[in-house]
Amino acid sequence: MPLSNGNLEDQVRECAFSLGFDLVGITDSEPFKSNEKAAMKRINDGHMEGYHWYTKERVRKMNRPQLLLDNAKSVISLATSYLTMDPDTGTFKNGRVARYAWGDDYHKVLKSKLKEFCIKLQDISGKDINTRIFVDDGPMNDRAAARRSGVGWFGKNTNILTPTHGSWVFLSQVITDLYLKPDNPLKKTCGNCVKCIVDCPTGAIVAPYVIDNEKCISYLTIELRGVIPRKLRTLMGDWIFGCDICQDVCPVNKKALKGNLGAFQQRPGFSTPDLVEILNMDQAEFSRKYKDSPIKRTKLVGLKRNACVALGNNGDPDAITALSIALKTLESLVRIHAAWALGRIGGRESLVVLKEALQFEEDQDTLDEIQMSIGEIGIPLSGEELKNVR
Ligand code: B12
Ligand code: SF4
Ligand code: SF4
Repeated sequence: MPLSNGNLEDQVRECAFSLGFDLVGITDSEPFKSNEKAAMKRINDGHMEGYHWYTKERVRKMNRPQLLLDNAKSVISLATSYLTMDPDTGTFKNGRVARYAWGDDYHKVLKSKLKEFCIKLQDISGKDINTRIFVDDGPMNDRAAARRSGVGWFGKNTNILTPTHGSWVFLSQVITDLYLKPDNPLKKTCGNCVKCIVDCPTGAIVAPYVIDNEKCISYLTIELRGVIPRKLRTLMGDWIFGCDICQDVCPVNKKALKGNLGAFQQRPGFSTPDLVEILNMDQAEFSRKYKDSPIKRTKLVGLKRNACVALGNNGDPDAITALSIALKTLESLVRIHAAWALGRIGGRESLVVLKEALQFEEDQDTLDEIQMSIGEIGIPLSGEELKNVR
């Protein structure tokens, strides 16, 4: 049954707010032509390297809602804030996790809300309608829909900035064959600001609105499965899952309202986890701790790799024991980064551990990394110390 109060679009908005979405916009189902063009150029310029699924065919699909649902008429774009408390104060023993991963997995939380929303949408419209939902992982350009529906504007760091909640929002969509009157895009821009471009530590924002995927810490810590390129490791600081620098420095985010959803509140200790604890963690503990958390995406081996990089950058000498155990017992991916971390921490104790590892290491890439780290420490061992190297 159609609800009686307000026009259809207002009822749709009210329904979304009642379910906990913070912003709602509507756009038509026409292709996102300029976004498709920009994404094709991004591929041609080699800035989407490392993402094998990000093909030209995928780009075409994700920018054409009519290919995603038969007879699609409207796209409802929804934004949900994940801004909660300040991060815990960490020391050089801690790593940092991007805000979006402090709470429950947003895919799960938002998909269940979107399903509820679609059921209510059917009631509001008073007829049988078809819908298809998207949150991040489907073939849909989430940001393009948010921009055209007036939910926010493109920041130069490529994130969608909303007037009320800044860029600290998850984006999701419902495509439907129900006609709804579209909203207008916002007329806002970043103006002359270039703060995010200047402050990105790896230079990943290679031009306004263009990220080079392979330089972005978010990609390196979450999506990359293999070895992190040596020259980028020192630039990654203590980020072990994602990166928030280009959002933390953004002036629009200084005024952002906080979100209300309990699911996105920080799980205890998630913003700045202890790095040695991660290095010592076993699979059972990882599965328990990161159940229904976005962090499980790295898998235990990836999180340990990232923890090694952060330990190397933090230069914590108390981590040498944990790193030396990692160098003896863990997968080669972790061993490579543990050897690098020991080289960064430096000193005689690290050198002894590295020289010792040369005696038993069989993997050539790890051996190369150990040699490079020994070279970087660059201090000779005394005869006595060499004797202690078993
Ligand atoms: C691939 C991907 C990544 C990759 C690539 C990042 C990137 N910039 O695309 C990596 C792993 C690096 C990444 C990182 C992050 N991601 Co991500 N990611 C995606 C994903 C799956 C696809 C995005 C995509 O198509 N990128 C390809 C390029 C071509 O698109 P684009 O960068 O958005 O560029 C557009 C603009 O540049 C615009 N454009 C081009 N020229 C011009 C010129 C002008 C003048 C204007 C106005 C616009 C404009 O057109 C381009 C095409 O649409 C989306 C989910 C989805 N299905 O859409 C989430 C998504 C974009 N990610 C998200 C988040 C939260 C993040 C992180 C903040 C996580 C973190 N804290 O670590 C970081 C932010 C890094 C950054 N600065 O972008 C959110 C963004 C929310 C928001 N407010 O915008 C999304 C929408 C997921 C979601 N559903 O909430 N991500
Ligand atoms: S997420 Fe970090 S590395 Fe990536 S563009 Fe933003 S500041 Fe740069
Ligand atoms: S830091 Fe400045 S340029 Fe970057 S997204 Fe924010 S307002 Fe735009």
